[in-house]
Amino acid sequence: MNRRNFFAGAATAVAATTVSRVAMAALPEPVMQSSTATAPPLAPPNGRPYNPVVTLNGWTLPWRMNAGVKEFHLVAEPVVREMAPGFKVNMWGYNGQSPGPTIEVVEGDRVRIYVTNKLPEHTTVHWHGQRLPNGMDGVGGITQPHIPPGKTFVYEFTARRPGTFMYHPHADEMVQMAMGMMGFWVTHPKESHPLIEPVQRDFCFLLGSFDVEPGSATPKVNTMTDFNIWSFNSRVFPGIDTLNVRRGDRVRIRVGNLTMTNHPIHIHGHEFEVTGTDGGPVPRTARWPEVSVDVAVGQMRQMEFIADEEGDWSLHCHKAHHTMGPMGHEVPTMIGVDHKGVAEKIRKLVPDYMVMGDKGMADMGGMEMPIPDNTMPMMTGAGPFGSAEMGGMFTLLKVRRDQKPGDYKDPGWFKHPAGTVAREVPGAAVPPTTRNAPSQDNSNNTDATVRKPSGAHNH
Ligand SMILES: [Cu+2]
Repeated sequence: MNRRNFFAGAATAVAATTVSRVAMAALPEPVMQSSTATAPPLAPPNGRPYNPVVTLNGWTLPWRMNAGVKEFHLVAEPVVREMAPGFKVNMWGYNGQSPGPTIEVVEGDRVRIYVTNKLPEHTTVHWHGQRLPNGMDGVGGITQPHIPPGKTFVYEFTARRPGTFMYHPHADEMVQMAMGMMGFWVTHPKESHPLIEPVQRDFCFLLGSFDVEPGSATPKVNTMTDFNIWSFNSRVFPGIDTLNVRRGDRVRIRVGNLTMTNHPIHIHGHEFEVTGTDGGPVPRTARWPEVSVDVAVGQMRQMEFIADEEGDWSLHCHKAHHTMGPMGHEVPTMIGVDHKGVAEKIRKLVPDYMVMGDKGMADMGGMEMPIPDNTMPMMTGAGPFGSAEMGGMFTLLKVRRDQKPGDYKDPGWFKHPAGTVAREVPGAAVPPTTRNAPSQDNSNNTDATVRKPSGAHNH
């Protein structure tokens, strides 16, 4: 009897306590992660060699080689994810974190993944984008029975095509994905591939959205569109690590979208090409230069470019409200309204009352506003020149000439060469606003007549 058949039989025939003891003895030890730091790339200790990816504020799951099969063990469980310093959210994830660990294999690898369910409800794992036997597709009720709480199921298939993939439950999806259950999967090519360039830096992250009421710690799971936390790998700016590269590196950034809306991902200072999707490598004739790429719901995109401009380059979603932290959408627009003194009067009655500034909202970035415990300011993040006024899907691509090959450490803020920073023009007064229209006397010049519609014309 092979191991898989043993499990299938054991789960139904043997008492639960016996099963778990026997089964656990045969399972690869689950590896857990408690840190939210970006783990260094995991060099493959065995199997075919490859150039590993770096998961932003995440990590790659180690495997056990068992008679030529790569065995992984995922544990679906409640976790606490620190989304930004001091802001902790109760999520569901895998092996201690949301998102779960990245799974890295090589084209042609035989892969066996044990999934233990420690959630309070059943789950499954769907291997998004993979070619596999239908019964391994992880759709609860359709291709397999759900994995009940406390049970372990096993998936097994061959990673048939190289590329960028993800995994997530296909069981009570709205709730489980709203709680943060998702993970990245990369299948590296087994030999040089005509459409897959070797790169020096290979980053990956998943786009996430959560609805966490300020002051609370658990996402609202029935939110359909009105999310207030926008994340890269369940982290928000300034909690997202930077992408640190050496000048001249060829860089690949893989992004997958498991939110309920699209995200135009934008990179400053460089043009990139989309070299692949979850459907595979893009033919060269179908690539064109971009500085933003829209990642639709359920899609994945691979951006590639040569990082040849030194500096701290923004990398963010171009939907402006996705680079902000939680805010009340009921805040009225007050630009141009003189409400001096009004807020103070109201604050005597409602202590934390605040209104949008009469010059815009930038004031809020620097302001120390009273906020509830366990949330984050709407606009935050200190840069070398002041507040970055950001809060969600935003980080930096840091390109440095002296970053060592293979070194992913944050080099700190860019030191701009003298004379290369936008600066104030001293002594230049703002000229008065003038209009070019010739002056004329309009007092007797009526060019519009307003007629009130009469009842007869009302039809
Ligand atoms: Cu977005």
